[in-house]
Amino acid sequence: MTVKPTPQQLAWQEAELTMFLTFGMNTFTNREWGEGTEDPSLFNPSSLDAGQWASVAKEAGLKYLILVAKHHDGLCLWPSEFTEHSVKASPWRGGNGDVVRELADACRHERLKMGIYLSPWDRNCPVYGSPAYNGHFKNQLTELLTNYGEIAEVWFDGACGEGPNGKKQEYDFPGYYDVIRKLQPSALIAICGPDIRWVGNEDGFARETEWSVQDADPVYHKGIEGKVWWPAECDVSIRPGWFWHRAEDDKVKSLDHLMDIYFKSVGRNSVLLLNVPPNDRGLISEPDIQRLQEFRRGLDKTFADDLAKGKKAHADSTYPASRASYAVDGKPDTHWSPGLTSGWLEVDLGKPVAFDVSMVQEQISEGQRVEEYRIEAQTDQGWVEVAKGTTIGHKKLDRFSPVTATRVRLTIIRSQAKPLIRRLGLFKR
Ligand code: FUL
Repeated sequence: MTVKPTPQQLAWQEAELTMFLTFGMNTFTNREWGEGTEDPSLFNPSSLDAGQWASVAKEAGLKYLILVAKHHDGLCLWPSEFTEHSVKASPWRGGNGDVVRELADACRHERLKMGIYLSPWDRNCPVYGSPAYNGHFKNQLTELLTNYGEIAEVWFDGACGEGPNGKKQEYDFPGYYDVIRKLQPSALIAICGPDIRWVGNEDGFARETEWSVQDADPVYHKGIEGKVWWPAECDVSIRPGWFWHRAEDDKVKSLDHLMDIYFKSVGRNSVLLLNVPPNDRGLISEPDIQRLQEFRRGLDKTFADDLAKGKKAHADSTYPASRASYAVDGKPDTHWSPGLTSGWLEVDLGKPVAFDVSMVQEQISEGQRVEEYRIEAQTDQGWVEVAKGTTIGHKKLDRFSPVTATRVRLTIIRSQAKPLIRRLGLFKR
């Protein structure tokens, strides 16, 4: 049976760009990993404004916001009933603040999806390293998944160190998933979870060959045999660290670097989770905002004009309701298919046109199929190959030196089943 995404996985993949908000005790102690012994009174942002976070995200086109509700140091950014180590014990908003609530309200206002990162590793919790901790963790999950409206993604970090008593915890992941499925059946469970896979690095780069269809993992897909839809997410910080550090205000990644990340994440069948850490005032800093605005403008400029759109197309073979022109009609729900596991599609650009980026998309609502493809352009020197690759999936972007051509041909060389090509696009950077 073909392995396909759930509607939630599909919506998340379509979103393409998402934001991580790493914030907490370490923002105030200038660290990356806290010890769990920090005094909660150190948490005191002077002007926290989740509305600013959400509007910055919205403007940049980042559609899911994932807040670090508790990092490894254990400080809860919501007033949890199950610990004193939370914002309740801080001077912020007189001990009556709730960062999770403020972000949930802001996301609702901006119509953005909200997710939470809840670190299983907790260096503060006294029962960490015993079975009681799993109950405690489920209680915290229950609070977060009950009190704040829709939560679209729950992010479980793989880090598992020692707690305050020197013991490590055996995490009851299946038990955690039960709580999530019961309280928020539409939430995606990411990283140490069955719905979204960690890409394997923190650079923002997916692999050239990136399958969303994977072997079931014995822990994260317990009880499931065979293949599952488990797409990759690329998490990377806009700065060197995950947390904000004043000394990194001038180390925000360059526009070129962010564009390269985009091509190697979204452009390699993955979703980008870009970390933009609020500062010790509780605001996203100016250099990050400026860079995000440049990033948005860079993406809009590159992808505004699809030079293949609406052009004449024909193919060596088609399949009922899968005409060649459907790959260039600009509609997300139509596709070209040769009906066989290989075939080619040719687009007549009508006149010599210069381009240096190609975009190919499969109709992944029906699964991921293509194993090898090639793109050629008819220049005044004859046909030249401009790109070739393996997997396509939701979106494959290739960059090459500019060519001027009158025709372009996409060849599907190998595919596991008849390929459904939703789009062939051409752009000039
Ligand atoms: C890692 C953590 O240890 C980092 O601090 C950060 O939160 C990153 C996203 O995941 O495992």
